[in-house]
Amino acid sequence: MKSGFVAITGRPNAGKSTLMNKIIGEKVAIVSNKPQTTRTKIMGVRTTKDSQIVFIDTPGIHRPHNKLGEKMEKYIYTATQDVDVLLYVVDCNLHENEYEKEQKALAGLKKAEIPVVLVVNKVDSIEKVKVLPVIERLSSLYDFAGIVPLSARMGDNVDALISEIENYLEEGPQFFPGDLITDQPERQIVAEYIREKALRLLNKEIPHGIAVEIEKMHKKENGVHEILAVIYCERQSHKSIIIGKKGEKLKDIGSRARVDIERFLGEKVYLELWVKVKEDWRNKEAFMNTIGFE
Ligand SMILES: Nc1nc2c(ncn2[C@@H]2O[C@H](COP(=O)(O)OP(=O)(O)OP(=O)(O)O)[C@@H](O)[C@H]2O)c(=O)[nH]1
Ligand SMILES: [Mg+2]
Repeated sequence: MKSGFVAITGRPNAGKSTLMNKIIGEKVAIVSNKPQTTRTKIMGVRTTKDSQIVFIDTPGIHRPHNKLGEKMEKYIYTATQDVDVLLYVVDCNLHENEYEKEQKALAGLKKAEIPVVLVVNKVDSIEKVKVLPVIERLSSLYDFAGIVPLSARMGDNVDALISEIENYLEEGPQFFPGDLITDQPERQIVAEYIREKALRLLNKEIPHGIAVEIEKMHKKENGVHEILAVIYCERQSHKSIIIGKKGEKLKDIGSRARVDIERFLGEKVYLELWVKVKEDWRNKEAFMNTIGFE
């Protein structure tokens, strides 16, 4: 059996988490069209009879503006050190000024000395003839071990990526049980599903200042999971927006999250959401530790 570790890196919004979820076949990392959706490292395991590939999804590479950003940078660094392969994911819809940003992000990988496979993602969203010029320009920025154009959303050519990765893996042990798909505790996944809906339904600066904590989660005798979660935001004005007129926004976040949580747990869920203000929490170490950013 072949086995190994693969880190998924790239700039925010490239589609890293979408790709990992597609490969694993379960939503272990949340996805949104807002940059910096992923905040930690998230493991996703793909086991077949021939191989076990352990993927590590990471936050998008960006310049940190607060302590949370610095932690995210650390997660990227540690996740990309001891792996067998690095995937560098790029959204193929690149504007002229973005090649420089890709180049800067890639410069940070130079120290890694690990084979880097370029994943040119979202090919479903542009004309086929436009993909090749993008590949040509990107390949001049870095000495990639391989290049795979694909659509993480549609799943097109994801198989080719798996074969490419397997080229760099050696015979090895199965690291995790065959039925394990992630290292994320159930509570963390539930909290993230709620944050995903908040990200999707809120705009401007609010999404970046949101954190979700599960205060209570237990299964009642009738089989219903009772979950009490708190959505933290940074300002009183944000709290009002999250709750919305007559509580409509919060209700919407809750009912959409509940659908995902019920699918994930395979059982009925009663979800109660509270909104609290925690000013400038993204710079408060102790608070961040309590909600899982060690
Ligand atoms: N059209 C298209 N959209 C995609 C594809 N893959 C991802 N997206 C979209 O791109 C956006 C960002 O996807 P994510 O998977 O959250 O991106 P990410 O790289 O994990 O982002 P961060 O966690 O913020 O770094 C979402 O709106 C996805 O639906 C794709 O193959 N095609
Ligand atoms: Mg992500």
